[in-house]
Amino acid sequence: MVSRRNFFTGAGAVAVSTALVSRAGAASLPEAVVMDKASTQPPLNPPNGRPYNPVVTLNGWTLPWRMKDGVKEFHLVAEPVVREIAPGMKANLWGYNGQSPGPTIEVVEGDRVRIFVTNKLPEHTSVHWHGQRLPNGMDGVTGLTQPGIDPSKTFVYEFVAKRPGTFMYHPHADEMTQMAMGMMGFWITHPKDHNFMRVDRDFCFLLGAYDIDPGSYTPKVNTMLDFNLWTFNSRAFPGIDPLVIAQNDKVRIRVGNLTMTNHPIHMHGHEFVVTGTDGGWVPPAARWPEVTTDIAVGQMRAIEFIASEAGDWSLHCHKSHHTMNAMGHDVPTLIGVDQREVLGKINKLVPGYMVMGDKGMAGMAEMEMPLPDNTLPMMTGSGPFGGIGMGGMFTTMKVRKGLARGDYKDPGWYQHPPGTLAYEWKEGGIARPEPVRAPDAGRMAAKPGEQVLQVTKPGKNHAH
Ligand SMILES: [Cu+2]
Repeated sequence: MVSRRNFFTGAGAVAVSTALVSRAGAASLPEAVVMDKASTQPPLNPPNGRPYNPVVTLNGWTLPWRMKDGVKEFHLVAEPVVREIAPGMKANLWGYNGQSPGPTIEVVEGDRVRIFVTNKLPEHTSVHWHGQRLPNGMDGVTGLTQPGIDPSKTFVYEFVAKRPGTFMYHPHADEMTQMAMGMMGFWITHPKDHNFMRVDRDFCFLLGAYDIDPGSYTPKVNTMLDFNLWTFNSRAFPGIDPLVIAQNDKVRIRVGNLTMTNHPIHMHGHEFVVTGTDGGWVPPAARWPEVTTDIAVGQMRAIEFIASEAGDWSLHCHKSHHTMNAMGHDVPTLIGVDQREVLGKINKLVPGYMVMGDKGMAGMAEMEMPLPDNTLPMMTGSGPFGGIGMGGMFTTMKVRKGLARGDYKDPGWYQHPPGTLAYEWKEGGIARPEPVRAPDAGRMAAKPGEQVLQVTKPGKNHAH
């Protein structure tokens, strides 16, 4: 799982080591720990320092630290990484310590924290500690509070983690590029009292958006709204791990949004309350029940609920095009259009061309079509009853009776107790009704020779 590499080997690191030799404490740069897998790693139980209840980062991990004279020292390395977005597709991203998003940083309220940031990118960077109260000079805004960290240089950030809560980190340097390339990570400051708002399972993930053309590996960094990959922690369904939960556990899910649009995150089978934002904990009297919470750009939400209902429950963004993977969206709607006649003509030119979408797009979920290299089917992932018809920002919460504390292994698909599964009615009754047709449907079709008005709207209207 976690691999350690000697930071002082490799061509890019040489300049760093020589630059540091001239300074006191040069030999004391903490080791940079690297992750080579995109699967969910078990929680990191704190080996030293004050106790806390660790989080589980969905398809991610927590960065180990070194305790030095009472200070928690971390080493982040900003670098190009190859992230597996889902099995069958990889992307050239920029991230930290081998992955994008970077590792989760977990500390305790009142901890003094020192973070070494080494830049192995081809351009300067910085790290902004989103939501934290800290000295102005540690805020990581290139040009305003510090010079950029040039390639091969290491900067040190140091502050006391004053306020408990959920935070994020990301560059404040060429940020449209660097965030489009995946530079972001989660930061949790646990409360000093580790029984405060204690939960049994505490998950976190960041919402991400990428624009990667099928057949290519690098995101288009100038895209503002028209992204084609929507991710939880830079993974698209079915590559997103399930949230494995023991029945009746008290569960917290922390979600941060560093994309360029809002995401209404929707949960099935349970209602929850929003207990935390980037501004801190929500007082109990100010909470209300929800099944969807909209997470705006640059925001974080912590939601909590008792997982009382066993089953495989969906957890997804409710913008339906955010539960799809890369494919052209600029296609006409063909529902109700009889394509048989035109198919005959197309097949003379393109043998094997298939009619699509005349009854909706659900058929696409199970269709095995040849895909270009390095892309994902638009809707994919199959469940115990067939194609799920989802991609992108979608996963499941697998709530099971009797799971041991700390057991996050995928328990497989839910076994429905007798009498609790929707079923087909087969015992007769009224005849199948005629399909409904608009009263003037016939008049709307063009007759031979009749001119059909083509309306073209100006520009792209893809405001996500
Ligand atoms: Cu969304």
